[in-house]
Amino acid sequence: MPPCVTVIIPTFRERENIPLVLGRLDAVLGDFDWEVVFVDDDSDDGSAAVLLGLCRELPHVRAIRRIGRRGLAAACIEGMASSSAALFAVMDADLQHDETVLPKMIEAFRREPGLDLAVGTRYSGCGGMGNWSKGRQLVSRVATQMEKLLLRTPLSDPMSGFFVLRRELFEETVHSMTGKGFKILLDIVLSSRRELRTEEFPYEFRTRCHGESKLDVVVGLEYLYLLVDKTLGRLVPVRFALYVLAGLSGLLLHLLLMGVLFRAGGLPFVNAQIAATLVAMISNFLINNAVTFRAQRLKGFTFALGLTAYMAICALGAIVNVQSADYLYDKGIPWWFASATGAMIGAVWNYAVSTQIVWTWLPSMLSSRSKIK
Ligand SMILES: Nc1nc2c(ncn2[C@@H]2O[C@H](COP(=O)(O)OP(=O)(O)OP(=O)(O)O)[C@@H](O)[C@H]2O)c(=O)[nH]1
Ligand SMILES: [Mg+2]
Repeated sequence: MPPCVTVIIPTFRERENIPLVLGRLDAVLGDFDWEVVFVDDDSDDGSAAVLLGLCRELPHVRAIRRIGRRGLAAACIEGMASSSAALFAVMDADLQHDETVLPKMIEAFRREPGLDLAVGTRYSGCGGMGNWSKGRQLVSRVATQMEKLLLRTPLSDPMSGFFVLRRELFEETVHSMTGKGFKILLDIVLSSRRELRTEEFPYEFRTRCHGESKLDVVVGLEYLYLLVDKTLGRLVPVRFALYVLAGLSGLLLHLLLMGVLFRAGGLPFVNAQIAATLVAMISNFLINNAVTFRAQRLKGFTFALGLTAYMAICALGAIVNVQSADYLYDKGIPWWFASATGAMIGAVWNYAVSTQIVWTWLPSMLSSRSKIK
């Protein structure tokens, strides 16, 4: 029988805190069918030995040791993916979260079958920031306000690292999460396409017991990435925005080459337009393969095949591009406008067809062939 609740605790250099947090969970979760998974990023402080000892002794304790990887959110995702429970609870190892609230959060799912998320909050009811330094309180409040301004989640404490969610919500959102940084709750909420039923549970934040905070500039930057990704993603698909940016860089390169070849070099307009189009085409392929379609990035033989297919697809787009640019230039339209319009028309064709053929159909056809072998 799978446990009803898996408590996921991401750890990095928390050797002293691990047995303490486990003792606290044992004290409050006795009545539930539960297990705990510590997801440790190969801490160099002896955490692995402590975890191994606990796992050998106690059947409700598991540990995942991630080698060569870092990240709180990614660690939590891995912990959830390793579990067959119906509910996942996430909390820190450093005893800052009040575990005595956890049973109430779990009970809420029994009481309310449609509940998606139970969130521990420091910013409503009798919740509070405890003895956190003024500086840390300010950072947390500014980050919370930024989220409120840009994304407006219905939570009073969207930065909370203390929450319980239903498995179904994890399954619905896991492929859309950024999986970066500390803000796993925000990542889940912003990756959901429906309105979530949530309930908040105020608690007083405590000071860290042992060890040091892992919050640093990189974590701050990862938080900004999450906000931008999710804000932009609500207006236009991120992939399309990236494709347009890659296209704009190709357009700049194209115009630069036109300036050099046609204006300065004295090459006939059509010849210069052909050369600039070819170079911009290759540059666009490289950027899109590395950035826009990085999840389906083509490598080795598939890369060569993809580039060939891309060039063939773009050749048709290039003919339309050159013809329209030449037509406009003949009509007395300024060279730069005629050239840019031709390139734009070609770009729309390239996006539509290459997305389908080069980065969707080609990789899936080659991978299914290699499976058949
Ligand atoms: N697996 C894993 N866990 C991490 C990583 N970074 C932090 N953690 C854990 O995530 C939890 C929260 O990290 P903290 O450093 O306490 O961050 P915080 O609570 O937001 O900040 P403070 O209030 O300053 O402590 C702790 O249990 C850490 O051990 C990481 O890269 N990988
Ligand atoms: Mg902490």
